[in-house]
Amino acid sequence: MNDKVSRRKIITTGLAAVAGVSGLGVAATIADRYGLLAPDHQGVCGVGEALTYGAQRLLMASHSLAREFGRSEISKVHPVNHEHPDYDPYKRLLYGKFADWRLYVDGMVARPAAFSLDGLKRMPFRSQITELACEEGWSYIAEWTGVQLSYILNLVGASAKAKWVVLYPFNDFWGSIDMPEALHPQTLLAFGMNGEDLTADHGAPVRLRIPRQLGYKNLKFLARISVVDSLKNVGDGNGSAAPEIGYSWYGGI
Ligand SMILES: Nc1nc2c(c(=O)[nH]1)N[C@H]1C(S)=C(S)[C@@H](COP(=O)(O)O)O[C@H]1N2
Ligand SMILES: [Mo]
Repeated sequence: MNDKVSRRKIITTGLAAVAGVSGLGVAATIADRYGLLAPDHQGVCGVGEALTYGAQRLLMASHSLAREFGRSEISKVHPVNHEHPDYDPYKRLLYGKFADWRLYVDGMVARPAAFSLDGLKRMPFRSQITELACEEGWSYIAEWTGVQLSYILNLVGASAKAKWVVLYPFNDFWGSIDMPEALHPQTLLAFGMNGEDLTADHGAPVRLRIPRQLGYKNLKFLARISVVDSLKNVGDGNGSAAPEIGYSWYGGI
């Protein structure tokens, strides 16, 4: 057993033991105190998910990287899950090749900003060949190009007290990620795919590409990003639209 495996075992059996002896409510209270509770825990009922998130967060110290692939491993077929929004403001921007699109960044930042697509493309970018895995059971490998979200957060001066980054697309499938995930080097605001601009159906002009989490966390058609220290008053307080359709807020792989 290597170090990581034994640590995982200690953490999960530890939290499970607390849950067993004192009830899930107490485990949730302890997890919450250490910032290990997912926003959609909904008290005792969802606490299993919350503990999965907590256990993964404790292991995050290693900053594990999602696997990257070689160019020859790029998939021939790239399925789409949810076509681009059938929404006039979006369609107008698409028609204008997103010249008038801006990515608004606000919330707990020293310098709120509105970035154009060209502006983003002029920033330092990186390309990575990773797998996008949909919770429905299919996946594909592609090359995504974009700016690290951490770079943007530095640029706008995100507060050290901030805990979450909320992402708003042009449809109602909004979501959020926590700061460790937002600052992870593989978390990109992607504008390119397989050497081309992102197509509308794959999330143009810019999508979140977060290869350590399932497909549905990889929000497409982004319009605005907001940095916050609490999700309680954002939407219904569950951290994203995903719980409404039965997916947990945390989609870690
Ligand atoms: N805004 C928005 N982002 C979204 C979705 C969506 O419906 N709306 N679908 C998600 C799901 S379930 C998956 S699996 C991936 C699929 O990405 P792709 O269509 O580029 O393959 O996008 C995710 N991002
Ligand atoms: Mo998905």
